[in-house]
This record gives sequence, C-alpha cells and structure tokens, in this order.
Amino acid sequence: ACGNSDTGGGGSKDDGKITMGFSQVGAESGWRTANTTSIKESAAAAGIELKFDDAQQKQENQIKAIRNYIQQKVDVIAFSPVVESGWDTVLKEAKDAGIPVILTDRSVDSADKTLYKTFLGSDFVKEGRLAGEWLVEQKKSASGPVNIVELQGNTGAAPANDRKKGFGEAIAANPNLKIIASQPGDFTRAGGKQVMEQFLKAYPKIDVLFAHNDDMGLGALEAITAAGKTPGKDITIITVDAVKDGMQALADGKFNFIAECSPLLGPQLMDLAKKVHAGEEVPPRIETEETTFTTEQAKEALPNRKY
Ligand code: GZL
Repeated sequence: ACGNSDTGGGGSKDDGKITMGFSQVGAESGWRTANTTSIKESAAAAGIELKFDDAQQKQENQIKAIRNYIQQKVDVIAFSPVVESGWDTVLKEAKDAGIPVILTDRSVDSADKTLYKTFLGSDFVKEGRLAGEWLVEQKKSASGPVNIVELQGNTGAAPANDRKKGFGEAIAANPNLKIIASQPGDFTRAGGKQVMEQFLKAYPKIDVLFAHNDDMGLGALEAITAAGKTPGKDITIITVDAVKDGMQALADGKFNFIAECSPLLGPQLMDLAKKVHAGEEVPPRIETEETTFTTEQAKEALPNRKY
C-alpha cells in the first residue's frame, strides 16, 4: 500500500487511497460552481479522498488551506490560484514536505517551475484574442470610432490579465476600436452590474461591452436594460466561459459572441493526481479543449450543454 512515511508519499491510509487537498477560488460564478462539481464528482469516481476548501476569493484563505493540507500530510495538493503572484513561499513548504502540487484553471507567476508538477487549464490569452478577432471582423466596415467598455475579472487573476492582453492585441488591428473604460467586476454578476451602471452614467456612447466572463455580462444586462438600451443591439456584448445562462443570453440575442472556457477539469485532474502520486512523468502544461459560439451556434449547442 502507498503512503508509507519513508516513501514521502504523504498521509494516505494503508488502504492505498490517494488523499487530495484542493483549494478552490470561491463560488463567484456559474463557471466556478461547475468547476467545483466536476472536481468533486471526479474525485468520487476515481476513488480519491478529497479535502475541499472554498477560499471566498481570498488568497490568504488559500495559503491557509494549503498549509493545513501540508500538516495533514495529504498525498497531493491541487488548487486554482485566485491571483498569479505570492505563492512561492507556501509552494516551497509543500515541496519541502514532499507533497506534489498540481495547478488547475489559473496559473502562478513563480519563476521556479519545480514548485508544481503541471498546470491544467485554458489559454486565456487565446480566449481574449478570439473575442477581439470576432469584433474586428464585425466592425471592419465601421467608419467612425467604436467605443468599447471592458469588465475585468478580479485584479491580478491570470484570466483577467491574459484575456485583457489577448483582446487588446487583437483589436489593435482596427484603429477605430477603442477601449474607453476598463474596470474590475470581480467575475460576479453583482460586480458586472455595478460597474456597468457607472460606465453607462459616464459614457453616453457605448457600442461594445467585453466582459471577462458570462456572469459579469449577465449582471451588466440588468444595467443596460435599466438604462433603456437593448443589449445585443444598441450594445454588442462579448463574453467568455459559455456557461448555461450565458449561452441562453447568447441564444436570445442579448449576447453576441462567447469564447468558451471549459470548467470540466475534474477527470483530467484525477488522472494527473494518480500519475504524480505514482511518480510518473506528466507534461508541464495541459491545455483544455474549447471553442467559440455565435447566437446560431448557441441555439444548436444549448440542449447538450453539461453546465
Ligand atoms: C477561468 C476561471 C474564471 C472564469 C470565471 O478559467 O478562472 O474564474 O472565467 C471564474 O467565470 O470566476
């Protein structure tokens, strides 16, 4: 049985069951809820004992949870880092304790790549770029300036930094496209609504909203309709994720384009945990498969969406 102390295999009981400590960002969005479900269901299906913590979008709670897992001598630690920076110390503690770490969903900016075994998740720059490229195509014949407002994810988060980067690079292809305002809405519906209200008060002419996730876009819908504007027509809305509520808004023509970001990372995570625990080599980066949707494509895809 594994878990014998001199193999440094952590604290799994002698029944050979692997114990995983998982620190989750929070429960801020439909994407996150689906991601948590995928992780919990996959752990059960894989026979992996899961210790799960919800950090309520606070980095200090994630660091606390990881330290607890180290104390409990789990076999493997996995987490989705709420922000990119500030992880080296606690990851070094896990390494010194001989506990392998797997990054899921979001990445860290640690220079020392030996602090984690692999990163399983999407290419957020690509998601932002695909969103921008679609807009460039839509507005290629626009004569005057096209005013864009941007709802960012939580400050410092990899998806916020990278989606902003990818989108900005893509729209540079069309000088008419201008981001006139860009603020964090923290990936939540409430945040998206609140910031969109401010944008609508400050800017009489808003042509496009780029929201870093569906939930902020859905919150913004309330502000847009309250301001007497028609979402999807007066304001073109582009989001990321493609969770059910976002896909419904897209099918209804309230959103115009979504770049998918799959939350269903559970099965791959559990496979990786078994390999890492067994000391097998794993690729340093595993990128999730995902696509994009227009309104027509959303109508077709909706019946089969899992989340
Ligand atoms: C992306 C994930 C983001 C989602 C948001 O992989 O980290 O966090 O896009 C979620 O919906 O809150």
